[in-house]
Amino acid sequence: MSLSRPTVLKIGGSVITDKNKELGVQMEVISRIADEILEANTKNLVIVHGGGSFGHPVAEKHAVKEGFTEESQIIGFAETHHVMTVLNGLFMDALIWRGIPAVSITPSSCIMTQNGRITHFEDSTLKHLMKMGFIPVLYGDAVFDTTLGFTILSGDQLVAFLAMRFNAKNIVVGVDVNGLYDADPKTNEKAKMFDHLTLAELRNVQKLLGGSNACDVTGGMANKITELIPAIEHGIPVLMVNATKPKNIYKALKGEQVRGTLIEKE
Ligand code: IP8
Repeated sequence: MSLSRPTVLKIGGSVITDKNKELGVQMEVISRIADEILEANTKNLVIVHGGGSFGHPVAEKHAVKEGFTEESQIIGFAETHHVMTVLNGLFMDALIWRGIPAVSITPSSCIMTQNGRITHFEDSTLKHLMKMGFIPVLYGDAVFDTTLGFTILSGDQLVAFLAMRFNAKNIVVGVDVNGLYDADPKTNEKAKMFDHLTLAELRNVQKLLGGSNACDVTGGMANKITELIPAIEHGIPVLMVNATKPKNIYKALKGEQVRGTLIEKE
């Protein structure tokens, strides 16, 4: 049993939930994405999903990301983690009932951060199940932090971390827009999408990007890029595609031509 270079797939919370409605799930989208993952049949896949209207509103309400300052936040941490396990359960249902050997790995049980950055990761279970051919599924989560008491770990930090730890072949990021733009395409109709960017070009685009409109404690597109940069520096290409549109995740996983933004080191 050897561990070959995986593909890390991130499915954004805004794709699988309805960000305008607390605890609003997009079950048809989850089912379609599970169909595409099944059809693509990617060897060595690691899946990470975001929090959308499950994790973010609860985390914001209890200021979980800012860390532990008062007793009343304790239940807020527990609630945030819990709603993420509920969303994860819905995603796992869709994968497992299609025969995809997915196993959920709870980030708050194997990861700790220091001031919001991953410092401890007990990865022996993850490595073991990957070697056996299972597909681990992780998610942005409320995690324990050695300085702050607790905080929020974004799925994007986790994606870059896992990709570097396992020397991933590539990263596929499924979002709710067609790719990376020079402005927010949801509010600016003149926003221009990039098909391809080098790391140097990405750093210039990064300055133009803003946060998210919807409730998002981890900071929207600008933060997503900041988190992914270390993996790109590491030589791992990132392909960003619109996962709300059918077939894009399938094509991205298969390496077929697909509309989106490819970001490479050079
Ligand atoms: O949606 C954050 O993960 P993200 C998850 O990937 C929580 O930023 C718990 C808010």
